[in-house]
Amino acid sequence: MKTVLLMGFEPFDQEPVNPSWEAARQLDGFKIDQDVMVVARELPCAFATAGERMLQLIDELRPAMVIATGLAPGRSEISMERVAININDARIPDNLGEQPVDTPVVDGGPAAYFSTLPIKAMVKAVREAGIAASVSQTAGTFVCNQVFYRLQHALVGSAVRSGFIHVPGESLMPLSRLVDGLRVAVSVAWNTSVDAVEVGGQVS
Ligand code: PCA
Repeated sequence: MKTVLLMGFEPFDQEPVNPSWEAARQLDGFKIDQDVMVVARELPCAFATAGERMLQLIDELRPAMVIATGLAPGRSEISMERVAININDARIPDNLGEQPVDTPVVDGGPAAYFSTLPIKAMVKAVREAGIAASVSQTAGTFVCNQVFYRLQHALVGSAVRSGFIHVPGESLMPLSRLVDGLRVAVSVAWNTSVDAVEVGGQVS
Protein backbone atom coordinates (compact mmCIF):
# COMPACT_ATOMS: atom_id res chain seq x y z
CA MET A 1 0.00 0.00 0.00
CA LYS A 2 1.37 3.41 -0.99
CA THR A 3 0.72 6.49 1.13
CA VAL A 4 -0.29 10.01 0.19
CA LEU A 5 0.52 12.15 3.22
CA LEU A 6 -2.08 14.90 3.67
CA MET A 7 -1.39 17.47 6.39
CA GLY A 8 -3.49 20.21 7.94
CA PHE A 9 -2.72 22.75 10.66
CA GLU A 10 -3.87 23.23 14.22
CA PRO A 11 -5.87 26.42 14.94
CA PHE A 12 -3.99 29.74 15.16
CA ASP A 13 -4.68 33.44 15.69
CA GLN A 14 -7.28 32.72 18.39
CA GLU A 15 -9.57 30.77 16.05
CA PRO A 16 -11.17 27.72 17.71
CA VAL A 17 -10.71 25.38 14.73
CA ASN A 18 -8.66 25.20 11.56
CA PRO A 19 -10.68 23.85 8.61
CA SER A 20 -7.48 22.61 6.91
CA TRP A 21 -7.09 19.95 9.60
CA GLU A 22 -10.86 19.41 10.02
CA ALA A 23 -11.05 18.57 6.30
CA ALA A 24 -7.79 16.61 6.06
CA ARG A 25 -8.74 14.38 9.01
CA GLN A 26 -11.96 13.38 7.24
CA LEU A 27 -9.86 12.04 4.36
CA ASP A 28 -7.65 9.91 6.63
CA GLY A 29 -7.87 6.35 5.28
CA PHE A 30 -9.45 7.41 1.94
CA LYS A 31 -8.32 5.00 -0.76
CA ILE A 32 -7.49 6.83 -3.99
CA ASP A 33 -7.27 3.44 -5.65
CA GLN A 34 -6.58 -0.14 -4.67
CA ASP A 35 -3.03 0.42 -3.54
CA VAL A 36 -2.91 4.12 -2.57
CA MET A 37 -4.26 5.47 0.69
CA VAL A 38 -4.41 8.95 2.22
CA VAL A 39 -2.85 9.29 5.66
CA ALA A 40 -3.78 12.57 7.38
CA ARG A 41 -1.69 14.24 10.08
CA GLU A 42 -1.88 17.55 11.96
CA LEU A 43 0.95 20.10 12.07
CA PRO A 44 1.58 22.64 14.83
CA CYS A 45 1.32 26.28 13.79
CA ALA A 46 4.80 27.32 14.90
CA PHE A 47 7.93 28.17 12.93
CA ALA A 48 10.13 26.18 15.31
CA THR A 49 8.16 22.92 15.20
CA ALA A 50 6.00 22.66 12.04
CA GLY A 51 8.81 21.89 9.61
CA GLU A 52 10.46 19.42 11.99
CA ARG A 53 7.18 17.58 12.50
CA MET A 54 6.60 17.41 8.75
CA LEU A 55 10.09 15.98 8.11
CA GLN A 56 9.53 13.43 10.90
CA LEU A 57 6.27 12.33 9.27
CA ILE A 58 7.96 11.92 5.89
CA ASP A 59 10.67 9.86 7.53
CA GLU A 60 8.19 7.70 9.39
CA LEU A 61 5.54 7.20 6.67
CA ARG A 62 7.73 7.19 3.53
CA PRO A 63 4.88 8.69 1.48
CA ALA A 64 4.70 8.48 -2.31
CA MET A 65 3.21 11.99 -2.47
CA VAL A 66 2.95 14.81 0.08
CA ILE A 67 0.27 17.52 0.18
CA ALA A 68 0.16 20.10 2.94
CA THR A 69 -2.90 22.27 3.50
CA GLY A 70 -3.49 25.38 5.58
CA LEU A 71 -6.13 28.03 6.18
CA ALA A 72 -6.14 31.29 4.24
CA PRO A 73 -8.99 32.99 6.12
CA GLY A 74 -9.94 35.61 3.52
CA ARG A 75 -9.93 33.39 0.45
CA SER A 76 -13.17 31.98 -0.93
CA GLU A 77 -11.61 29.40 -3.27
CA ILE A 78 -9.49 26.31 -2.69
CA SER A 79 -6.06 27.59 -3.75
CA MET A 80 -3.45 25.37 -5.35
CA GLU A 81 -0.21 27.13 -4.46
CA ARG A 82 2.33 27.48 -7.27
CA VAL A 83 5.39 28.74 -5.40
CA ALA A 84 7.10 28.67 -1.99
CA ILE A 85 9.54 31.50 -1.23
CA ASN A 86 12.61 31.58 1.00
CA ILE A 87 11.38 34.20 3.44
CA ASN A 88 9.64 34.34 6.80
CA ASP A 89 7.78 37.59 7.44
CA ALA A 90 5.13 37.07 10.11
CA ARG A 91 2.33 39.64 10.55
CA ILE A 92 1.27 37.93 13.79
CA PRO A 93 3.08 35.73 16.33
CA ASP A 94 2.82 31.97 15.80
CA ASN A 95 1.44 29.61 18.46
CA LEU A 96 4.76 29.69 20.35
CA GLY A 97 4.88 33.49 20.29
CA GLU A 98 7.57 33.67 17.65
CA GLN A 99 7.31 36.36 14.95
CA PRO A 100 10.24 36.24 12.53
CA VAL A 101 10.59 39.21 10.21
CA ASP A 102 12.55 38.98 6.95
CA THR A 103 14.53 35.87 7.83
CA PRO A 104 15.27 33.08 5.36
CA VAL A 105 13.42 29.76 5.69
CA VAL A 106 16.62 27.95 4.70
CA ASP A 107 19.89 29.85 4.96
CA GLY A 108 21.52 29.94 1.53
CA GLY A 109 18.59 28.15 -0.11
CA PRO A 110 17.22 29.16 -3.51
CA ALA A 111 14.80 32.10 -3.62
CA ALA A 112 11.87 29.84 -4.41
CA TYR A 113 10.58 26.39 -5.29
CA PHE A 114 7.64 25.50 -7.51
CA SER A 115 5.00 22.99 -6.54
CA THR A 116 5.56 19.64 -8.23
CA LEU A 117 1.82 18.89 -8.18
CA PRO A 118 -0.31 19.29 -11.35
CA ILE A 119 -1.95 22.46 -10.04
CA LYS A 120 -3.89 23.40 -13.19
CA ALA A 121 -5.36 19.92 -13.55
CA MET A 122 -6.34 20.03 -9.87
CA VAL A 123 -8.08 23.40 -10.26
CA LYS A 124 -9.91 22.19 -13.38
CA ALA A 125 -11.17 19.02 -11.70
CA VAL A 126 -12.30 20.76 -8.51
CA ARG A 127 -14.18 23.38 -10.57
CA GLU A 128 -15.79 20.64 -12.64
CA ALA A 129 -17.05 19.19 -9.36
CA GLY A 130 -18.80 22.55 -8.82
CA ILE A 131 -16.43 23.78 -6.11
CA ALA A 132 -14.53 27.09 -6.27
CA ALA A 133 -10.80 26.68 -6.93
CA SER A 134 -7.89 28.63 -8.38
CA VAL A 135 -4.13 28.71 -8.77
CA SER A 136 -2.50 31.00 -6.20
CA GLN A 137 0.81 32.72 -6.89
CA THR A 138 1.69 33.22 -3.21
CA ALA A 139 1.37 31.08 -0.11
CA GLY A 140 2.14 34.14 2.04
CA THR A 141 5.15 34.49 4.32
CA PHE A 142 3.87 32.84 7.52
CA VAL A 143 4.08 29.24 8.78
CA CYS A 144 2.33 27.73 5.73
CA ASN A 145 4.86 29.14 3.30
CA GLN A 146 7.67 28.01 5.60
CA VAL A 147 6.35 24.44 5.66
CA PHE A 148 5.76 24.49 1.88
CA TYR A 149 9.32 25.73 1.25
CA ARG A 150 10.87 23.16 3.59
CA LEU A 151 8.79 20.42 1.98
CA GLN A 152 9.95 21.30 -1.53
CA HIS A 153 13.53 21.74 -0.29
CA ALA A 154 13.51 18.29 1.34
CA LEU A 155 12.09 16.51 -1.71
CA VAL A 156 13.81 18.38 -4.54
CA GLY A 157 15.09 15.93 -7.15
CA SER A 158 13.19 13.01 -5.61
CA ALA A 159 10.38 11.06 -7.28
CA VAL A 160 8.00 12.13 -4.51
CA ARG A 161 5.85 15.01 -5.77
CA SER A 162 4.64 17.57 -3.28
CA GLY A 163 2.86 20.85 -2.83
CA PHE A 164 0.53 23.03 -0.83
CA ILE A 165 -3.18 23.88 -0.87
CA HIS A 166 -4.69 26.85 1.00
CA VAL A 167 -8.32 26.44 2.03
CA PRO A 168 -11.05 29.03 2.71
CA GLY A 169 -12.43 29.84 6.14
CA GLU A 170 -15.60 28.03 7.16
CA SER A 171 -17.78 31.10 6.64
CA LEU A 172 -16.71 31.16 2.99
CA MET A 173 -16.88 27.43 2.22
CA PRO A 174 -18.78 24.84 4.28
CA LEU A 175 -16.61 22.00 5.58
CA SER A 176 -18.44 19.30 3.60
CA ARG A 177 -17.73 21.12 0.32
CA LEU A 178 -14.12 21.62 1.32
CA VAL A 179 -13.76 17.90 2.05
CA ASP A 180 -15.29 17.09 -1.36
CA GLY A 181 -12.97 19.56 -3.08
CA LEU A 182 -9.87 18.26 -1.33
CA ARG A 183 -10.82 14.67 -2.14
CA VAL A 184 -10.97 15.57 -5.84
CA ALA A 185 -7.74 17.60 -5.67
CA VAL A 186 -5.79 14.81 -3.98
CA SER A 187 -7.10 12.13 -6.37
CA VAL A 188 -6.28 14.20 -9.44
CA ALA A 189 -2.84 15.06 -8.06
CA TRP A 190 -2.07 11.37 -7.69
CA ASN A 191 -3.53 10.35 -11.05
CA THR A 192 -2.05 13.15 -13.21
CA SER A 193 1.60 12.97 -14.14
CA VAL A 194 1.64 15.77 -16.74
CA ASP A 195 -0.16 18.96 -15.78
CA ALA A 196 -2.95 20.39 -17.92
CA VAL A 197 -2.24 23.58 -19.86
CA GLU A 198 -5.04 25.94 -18.97
CA VAL A 199 -5.20 29.67 -19.42
CA GLY A 200 -5.02 31.40 -16.05
CA GLY A 201 -2.67 33.64 -14.16
CA GLN A 202 -2.84 37.34 -13.50
CA VAL A 203 -1.70 40.30 -15.56
CA SER A 204 -0.71 42.17 -12.41
N1 PCA B 1 -2.54 29.01 7.90
C1 PCA B 1 -1.39 29.83 8.19
C2 PCA B 1 -0.54 28.99 9.10
C3 PCA B 1 -1.37 27.84 9.52
C4 PCA B 1 -2.55 27.89 8.67
O1 PCA B 1 -3.47 27.07 8.64
C5 PCA B 1 -0.67 30.32 6.94
O2 PCA B 1 -1.30 30.48 5.89
O3 PCA B 1 0.54 30.56 7.01
